[in-house]
Amino acid sequence: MNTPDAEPHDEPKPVAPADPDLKIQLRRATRRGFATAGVALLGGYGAWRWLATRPGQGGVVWPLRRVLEANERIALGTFQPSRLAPDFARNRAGVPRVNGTIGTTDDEVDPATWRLKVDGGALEGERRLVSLDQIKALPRFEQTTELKCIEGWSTVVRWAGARLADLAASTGSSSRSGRPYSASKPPDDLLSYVSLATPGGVYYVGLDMPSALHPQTLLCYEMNGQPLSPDHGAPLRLIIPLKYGIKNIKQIKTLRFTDRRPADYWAERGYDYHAGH
Ligand SMILES: Nc1nc2c(c(=O)[nH]1)N[C@H]1C(S)=C(S)[C@@H](COP(=O)(O)O)O[C@H]1N2
Ligand SMILES: [Mo]
Repeated sequence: MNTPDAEPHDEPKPVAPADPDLKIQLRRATRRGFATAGVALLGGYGAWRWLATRPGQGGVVWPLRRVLEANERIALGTFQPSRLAPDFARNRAGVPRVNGTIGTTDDEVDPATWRLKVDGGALEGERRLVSLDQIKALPRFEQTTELKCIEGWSTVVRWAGARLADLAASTGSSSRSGRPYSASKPPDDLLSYVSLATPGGVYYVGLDMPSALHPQTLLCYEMNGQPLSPDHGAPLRLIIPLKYGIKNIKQIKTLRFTDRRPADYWAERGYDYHAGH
């Protein structure tokens, strides 16, 4: 596995062994009979003690890491660019709860002066500034898709924005040589990942290139027919309906095409890097 690229983000923070599997196990245990539940819980506690004393690797104890790596192989193995998330009737759309505010602010940004910093490839380190008007000048796509949170809720929402693939096609940053991406003739030196981050790199998401170039992966500026509000990610957020909410980063400020697998906020805290569903 590649070493995560910490740039331009902060030092990765220490990780508590986030353990969704264990939680599910415990929840199931409570549904069983009283005595069995007690035994299962004791067993769970023993397993937790055992896990907690295993040497860590990148902040995740190795037995969990094995599971995460297996999940990752499955996620990569089954990803098909042609698979689409369901697109619902427009009248099914609702307002999702505001969830996750890491790296976001309530302040309105001035859309006239705001810029997305884009870099990568031949232009690595040489940032291109892209205005909201330039993003809105890219072909506009609308989709009514489910925003699915790992916490167990989901809402169908109407989104509008530009495809990340069309941004890649409009910039030389997406390939090593500086040739723009083209769907009909992809450059053979296309970079492998995209890194997205909020101002200051407080929240950050890494995507493999096939996920980034998926036709439903949008740099989104509208929700339910209105400009995005800051709490839903204004002026620009990612919508990637084949992945859980954690990957749908709000208030994007930097976008980097890169060959090093980018750091990912929730992957560093024990969640699957690809977070597909
Ligand atoms: N910058 C930032 N983006 C984020 C998060 C966050 O904490 N910070 N949380 C994520 C999670 S877990 C979810 S479920 C969705 C929720 O989007 P919403 O608030 O528009 O419903 O935002 C995602 N994007
Ligand atoms: Mo979430």
